[in-house]
Amino acid sequence: MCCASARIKKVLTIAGSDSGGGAGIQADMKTFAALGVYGSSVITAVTAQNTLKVEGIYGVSPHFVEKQLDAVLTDIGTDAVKTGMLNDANIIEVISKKLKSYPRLCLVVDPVMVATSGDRLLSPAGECALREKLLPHADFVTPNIEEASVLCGFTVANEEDIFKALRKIHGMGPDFVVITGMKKGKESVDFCYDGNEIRELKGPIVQTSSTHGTGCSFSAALAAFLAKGVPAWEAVAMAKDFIIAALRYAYRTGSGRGSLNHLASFFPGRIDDLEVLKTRVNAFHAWGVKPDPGSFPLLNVIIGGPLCHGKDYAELTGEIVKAGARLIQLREKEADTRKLVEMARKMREVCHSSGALLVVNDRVDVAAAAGADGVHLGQDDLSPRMARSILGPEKIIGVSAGNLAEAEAAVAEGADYLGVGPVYFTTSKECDVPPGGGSLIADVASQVKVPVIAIGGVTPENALPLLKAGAAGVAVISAVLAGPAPEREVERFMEVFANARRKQR
Ligand code: TZP
Ligand code: MG
Repeated sequence: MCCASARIKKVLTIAGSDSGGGAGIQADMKTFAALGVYGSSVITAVTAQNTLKVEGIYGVSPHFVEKQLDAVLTDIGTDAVKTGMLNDANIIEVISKKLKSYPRLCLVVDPVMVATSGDRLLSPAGECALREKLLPHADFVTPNIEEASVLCGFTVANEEDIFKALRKIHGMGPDFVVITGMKKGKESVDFCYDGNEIRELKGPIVQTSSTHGTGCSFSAALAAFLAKGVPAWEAVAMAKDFIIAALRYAYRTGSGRGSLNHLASFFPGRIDDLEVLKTRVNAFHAWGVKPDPGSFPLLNVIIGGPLCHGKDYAELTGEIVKAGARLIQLREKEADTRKLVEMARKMREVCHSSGALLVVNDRVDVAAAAGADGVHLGQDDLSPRMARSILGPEKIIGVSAGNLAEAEAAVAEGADYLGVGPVYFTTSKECDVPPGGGSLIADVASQVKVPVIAIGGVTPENALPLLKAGAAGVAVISAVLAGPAPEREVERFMEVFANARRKQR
């Protein structure tokens, strides 16, 4: 297995250690792990702190910071760097010099300067070095209100001050400024400026006292999404969603300010919580490549039910994929779950040995357990978004749609393909709408970007107008399974497809 290790993006944090585990290096590494990037760390200072206070700071020498940087950059490398507590002007000097040799690295600077207690964490010389030596190289800088005040040299107290501060900080060199932590009514607002426009990023205020490490984790999440190639504005929004989910399930760890729950998207095990769901989907963003059914048009054969005449489904699948079907759907409403998983596993093996794909009808659990390529959902099944949060980004999610509104809603929720019908009269399923024919396909296919598979009463004789109307393929039950020789029927569809391809050229 290659996969994850070959693709994983890397982020380096340069920051201080928090013995309490809630902020600094510890928060950054948890964030990286939660968001599916590989984290490395260069420690600038060791702090003795807990949820109540910082008891002491033991600085690492600039020379040893440089040694750590070299160790990471000359071997492991990184796609993005985030800086946190830098502790010392000389350390900032070392980092700034070093990063000049890596001009393509994305740099997120969290200008850690003021503790929640109000104590300054950086000397005036350090503040000056941060402003003059680091910010000119930064892609992003993420001060909170207090840090924005220190950077700008005036108190940022209201929105007007924030707008002034955004422009002033942008003038110090970074491409993108995010001032975090403003409260407006019931919302928490981050103000963002990319040199062109200022946008307010709004979210709910989460009622919790466990907010230690929020700034570190936000900038770490931002660096993680940027490393994955997420565009700037989207990455900021995703980082905010991550923090909201982490605050929602925060821990009360000591008697003071507790810590975020960086693994909120996994730990509570809930799939009906939108913030958690968004974070889970974002965590896997851009991880993988979905399985590809190959060339279009494709034949999707649905196996299961009485038309299979008690035949072994895996054997039947073998005959059908060898004859040219690219996508098999297991649609068995009667079998026990364990039998279904067993059946799906065998069918998946057979499909994969011919380069075809297997999706499971309705049952996201069975698809996951059998390692199928995806799931096919009806309008009353689990929503595509929830199915995605369970199956991850590398699986295919198909959705049945009877009209344009259903089709558009399914695509908005992340459907990879649509089964649209019934297009013709069918006895294989009770349908409460009349057949929509080629015009239903044309309606949907002209409006959505994903492949549209026409379904319902399709035969080799009536398939061509559907392809002409924009169908990327057809899905069938009876046309292939009702007769004595399924493979022969598949071949007849293949002839129709070959003709359609020829005519297209
Ligand atoms: N969904 C809409 S029509 C249909 C389904 C599952 C049945 C298609 O079966 P047939 O035998 O190809 O008409
Ligand atoms: Mg269903």
